[in-house]
Amino acid sequence: MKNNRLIIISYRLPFSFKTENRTTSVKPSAGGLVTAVKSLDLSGSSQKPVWIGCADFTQRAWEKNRPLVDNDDFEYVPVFLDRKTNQDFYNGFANSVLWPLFHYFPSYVDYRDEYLRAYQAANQAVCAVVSEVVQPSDIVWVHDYHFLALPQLIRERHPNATIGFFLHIPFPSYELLRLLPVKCRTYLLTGLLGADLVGFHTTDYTIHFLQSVQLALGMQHKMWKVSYQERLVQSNAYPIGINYALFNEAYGDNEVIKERVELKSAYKDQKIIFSVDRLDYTKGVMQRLDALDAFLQEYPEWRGRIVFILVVVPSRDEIQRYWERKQMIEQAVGRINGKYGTLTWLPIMYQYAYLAFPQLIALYTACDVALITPIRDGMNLVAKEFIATRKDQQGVLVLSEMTGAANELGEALLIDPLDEFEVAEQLKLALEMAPEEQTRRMAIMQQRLSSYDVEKWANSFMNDLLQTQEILKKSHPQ
Ligand code: GDG
Repeated sequence: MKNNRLIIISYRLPFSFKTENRTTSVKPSAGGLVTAVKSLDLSGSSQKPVWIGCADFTQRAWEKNRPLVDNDDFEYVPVFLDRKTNQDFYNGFANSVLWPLFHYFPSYVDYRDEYLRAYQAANQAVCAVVSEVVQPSDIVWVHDYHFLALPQLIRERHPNATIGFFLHIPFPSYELLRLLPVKCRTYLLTGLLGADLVGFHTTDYTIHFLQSVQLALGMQHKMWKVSYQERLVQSNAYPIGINYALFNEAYGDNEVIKERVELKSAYKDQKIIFSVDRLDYTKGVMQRLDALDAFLQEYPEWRGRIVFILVVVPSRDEIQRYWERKQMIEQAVGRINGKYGTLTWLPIMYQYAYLAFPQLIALYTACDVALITPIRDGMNLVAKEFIATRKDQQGVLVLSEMTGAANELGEALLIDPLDEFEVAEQLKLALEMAPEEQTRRMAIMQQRLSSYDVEKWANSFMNDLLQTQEILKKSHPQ
């Protein structure tokens, strides 16, 4: 990869600008993809990689503030979409059609032709920017459900480009995909087939993709490959990893230690249960609260002896389903605290805000149980980060079997997130687990996560992508 420049394309750039008291600063963006891509070690590459994403600032603000990010590891190229297109593309098609559908919430899908048109326009606008930047030896790596159509758009303009695509969310069974109009699903699937390599978190998602291509487009697949427009499109599973060393070493940071000591002393009479997620119905926060209610009901001996620190991070709050969910969560927190709380104890400490990194690590490392219960999740990095931070090899992970991460974390207590009594029972087991057993499970999971970290993930994707080009050269010598 040393001679090839990398071009990353994702909806978000890894930062936004914040102006306070007439001073502008750079604010890092939250979310799994940003965390993963920023963790890549690109020091071997001779050219600065390029990151293309949609701007959440104006062209004027960019011209003014650009020097603030000039020394970053990436060269950034923002794409400016007009307000209405961005609204219908991002809040509309991406997050009110694809996101709920791909996470098996078909009743939340709000399909509209105008949303599809905005999605097409946005993918074309990004393609135009890619075309201005791309050089023949570049490797183009497109990320996520916002740009399913982009590989084929780039391919039409640059037939010999090297294009990889990675989906960070589940790829659903064809029965879900076929709920979309024929023209729409055909557009999305052929869009993906413009790539040389299409990657997913798990083998299940890969199989769903290949079956959809077969059933919707009538194209057979063989050995994880599909032949499309005289090219071979490879697909495979690449379960995303984390920057293991970063999280593991953070345990000993001075600021983290200070925050951890404060937390432990604030809750010295309680065991700490912790969760953190973006505000999203797929993360199962309401079901988690029902499970906590069931736990306090079924096992009253634990009342007063636990605290559940529930952190919800603001996300997509312009979409009705999201702000509605915030209200529902806050009502449930109030109801449970009212039901079980006393004048000296509350079961839930709730925060609706983004945590600074040291605070996040302090919570990962101070808690006794991480309670991670998504209804569906492509992977779930929080589960992996929690394991990586526990240098003390203590703490128990209670994890939904509906996450991609559950495939790699079989030593966690795996639960069905919709069964509140099962979650309650496993939570009790977690709180009562002997320290030696906690260490045994932690050690196995840590070994696994440290040997396949985010760098390995990116490198194995990149190697396979470059391999597709080698195969192509051999079959079409110039
Ligand atoms: C998508 C897929 C897939 C969160 N809150 C705070 C914070 N975070 C960081 C976490 C973690 C990331 O954001 C969240 O990652 P997840 O994987 O849990 O979830 P999504 O945002 O939905 O990510 C997901 C992922 O892409 C990668 O492919 O795993 O399935 O949905 O890194 O640490 N970081 C800080 N404060 C917070 O309050 N500092």
